[in-house]
Amino acid sequence: PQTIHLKDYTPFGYRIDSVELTFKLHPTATRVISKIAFAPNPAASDTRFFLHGEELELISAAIDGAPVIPRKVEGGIEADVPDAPFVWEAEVEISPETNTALEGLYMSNGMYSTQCEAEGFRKITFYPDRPDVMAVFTVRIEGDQPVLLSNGNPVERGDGVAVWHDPWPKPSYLFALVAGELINHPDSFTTKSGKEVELNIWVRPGDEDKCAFGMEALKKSMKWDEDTYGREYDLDIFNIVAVDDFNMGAMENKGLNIFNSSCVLASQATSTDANFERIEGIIAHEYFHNWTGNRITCRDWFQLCLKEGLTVYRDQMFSGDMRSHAVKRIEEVMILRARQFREDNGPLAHPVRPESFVEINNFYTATVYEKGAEIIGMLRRLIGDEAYRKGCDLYFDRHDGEAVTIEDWLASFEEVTGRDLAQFKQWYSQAGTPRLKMSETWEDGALTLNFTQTTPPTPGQKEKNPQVIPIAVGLIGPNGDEVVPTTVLEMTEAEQSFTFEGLGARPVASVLRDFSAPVILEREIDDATRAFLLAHDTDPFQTWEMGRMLAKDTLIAMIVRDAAPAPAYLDAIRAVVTDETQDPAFRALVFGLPSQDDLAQTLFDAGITPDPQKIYDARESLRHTVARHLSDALPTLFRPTEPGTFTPDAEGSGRRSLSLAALSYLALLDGGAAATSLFAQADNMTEQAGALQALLSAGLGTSELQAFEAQWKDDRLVMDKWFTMQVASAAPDKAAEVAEALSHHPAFTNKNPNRFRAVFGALSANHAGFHHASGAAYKLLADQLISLDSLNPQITARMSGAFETWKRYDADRQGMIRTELERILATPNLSRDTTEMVSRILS
Ligand code: B3K
Ligand code: ZN
Repeated sequence: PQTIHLKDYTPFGYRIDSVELTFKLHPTATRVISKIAFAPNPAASDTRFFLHGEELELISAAIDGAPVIPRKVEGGIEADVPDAPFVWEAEVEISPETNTALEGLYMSNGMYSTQCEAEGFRKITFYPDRPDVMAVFTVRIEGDQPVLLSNGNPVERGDGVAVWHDPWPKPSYLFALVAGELINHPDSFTTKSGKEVELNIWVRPGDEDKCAFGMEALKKSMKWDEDTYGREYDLDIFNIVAVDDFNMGAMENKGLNIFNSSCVLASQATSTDANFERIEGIIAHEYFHNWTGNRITCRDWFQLCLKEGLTVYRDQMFSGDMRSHAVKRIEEVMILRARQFREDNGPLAHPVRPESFVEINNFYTATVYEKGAEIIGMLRRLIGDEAYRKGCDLYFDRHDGEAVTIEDWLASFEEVTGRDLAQFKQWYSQAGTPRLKMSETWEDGALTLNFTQTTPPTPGQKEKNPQVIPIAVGLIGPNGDEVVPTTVLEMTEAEQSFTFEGLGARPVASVLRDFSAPVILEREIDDATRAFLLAHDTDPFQTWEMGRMLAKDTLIAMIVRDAAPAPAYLDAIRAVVTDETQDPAFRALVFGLPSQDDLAQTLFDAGITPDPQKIYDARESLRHTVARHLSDALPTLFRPTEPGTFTPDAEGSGRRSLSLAALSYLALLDGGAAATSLFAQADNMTEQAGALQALLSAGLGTSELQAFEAQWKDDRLVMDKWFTMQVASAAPDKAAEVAEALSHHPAFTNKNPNRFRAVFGALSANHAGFHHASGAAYKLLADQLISLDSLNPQITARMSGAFETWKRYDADRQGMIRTELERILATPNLSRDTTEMVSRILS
């Protein structure tokens, strides 16, 4: 397979004045007729007329009305064209029903759907399928489905036909088409300039009672983008469609967002609080793309973070405004560390703006998305809120309707601030997580914080330069009062010191408040100082972080030295968890223990080969100790929701998360009594599933599991939870067996990504089970990936990431994993997606 390089970018030789597409829908023989007005692009030097095309059967082609036979070349076709504007016409045939890759036009439960990002449009018709070619589309759909949708505004609707026109120029990856028997949940929104927009959420019959929450989230998002970024919606209609078979969460196609049904359908009975929160965030994310991604898009796929990092940052701020910034920030950091730091630490590490790729779908990563969002947050912290908003305004003004680069984005901020962002830009090009070491000196009322930064080598990048690191610091006096409020120190050198003068008594420094930069802070700090900050810091992230460090140290000592759980930790969490003056959601977060994967990485970083079974045992033992230590408090902390009072907001969800955290400890003490009764009574999925989870993780719940299946066997999304919970809570020596058995369950299918992930995503997330010494889980996952690859390369490639941490473990495990990876790689006709991923993991 061919490697594409950022440095090789050249513009396409032609611009497009208009695109007209006609679809004659048929499950196995859909005809797509295209009429495209091209004109030479004066800004381009390469005049080769090449159109991408994959898995297309060409029926006919013409240039300016004269039939032509284009030359077949790798990945598409070529033709000789006039040196003046001309019209290209083609008719192709495609087969949506046999398209199991879920890319291009495909069928899901009898409905037609598309997924074009990143390079799926070339499976629909011949086209310059690259984001820098933007055009105005008119789409005619002929089919007997009652609902026929595409991008833009509806212009014509008749029997078996619909025509849509999208006035905004867009790249092909934002094209969408949906056809099926769908029901809408309608509403409307009046924009700030008084324009009435029709809103619809389209679902399969039976799901119409699960749309209200998503619709509210959409309206809140539209209002928020007006209020916060001054961005107004720009079409007469905005459609969202729920699709069961979908590779990712959702897709921001212009005016027609397509969602994995798990990311839009919500109801009290079937969705957990976490589902509600995620749905609200994803609806916002896709809506926000209308400006950051659609009106202004990426010049090439290397610039993916331009739209994704920024849009994640925007959805994070939205969720913080809707819920709690403090809780949201802690959750973001947990996800960043679990996924992005893990990626940055292994063979798949890559810059936020990669320099080369084989298959771009492999770069929709935590680094591009989450680290990309952290970069925007750092930029804003460095330049301030006002300059941030001004820079955004300038960017929107200047580049509307264009396909641009990270350089264009940063130039807007350089212009409004007069700052040189050249060094800052390295956040986009340098892979790896910087290690920030800190020491302190105290002399004559002055506290000096000394920092050094280093970034470890990553694949293809041995040497690293110092980055610009915004370090948010506050100082707390010995009596617990804040003596210096949050100040942002701007570190730019490899070694740098910052002094606070005129201090009466030696304060305690609170460093990296709000997690102001995506770095690993290494700081000599004793348990007493941690406990002090846990009690007195005004920064909620730091408070949580101190609790987390205490928990981690305790667990590490238990793993390495067979130590007993530290009293400092037990007392500290008791104080926070029982503190009724604090937000329950925050207390629940402090209650949680670090994950096994996090502990494995921490051990590895300390030069100790992690033993997954030992990690599991220590964590289980600590769970029991915490349960006993808090046995008097647990019954009061466990407070089920009064039947009939459920609300999916931050307040209700926070209360339930604390209550359920307490329940999972309680289940270790009361033989499952409290959980069993909650399971029977709960009128909402959060508590029904939470109770079942508590039972399973206490080694109980067999009959509840059966009852749950009987109750929910007809609900796909709830059944995904049923599959996941069993694999996730299986004991280390049983995990592979449980997953294997579930893969033979009549409701299992590897054609549905949600179901496949429910079982095998859960298997790789069950740390001790996945890494069990028998190697059974490695082999099982490899078998599954090998058989999935020919059906769905994208999901296969993504799930092969389960092996990315293999070099942490002992020689036996490494040997077993290597064998499986090599076996996958040796599979005949392995997809480009999986070949690239597995080769990178092995290298
Ligand atoms: N832009 C899409 C992701 C497309 C993934 C293609 N493999 C969803 C999103 O980030 O909003
Ligand atoms: Zn996105």
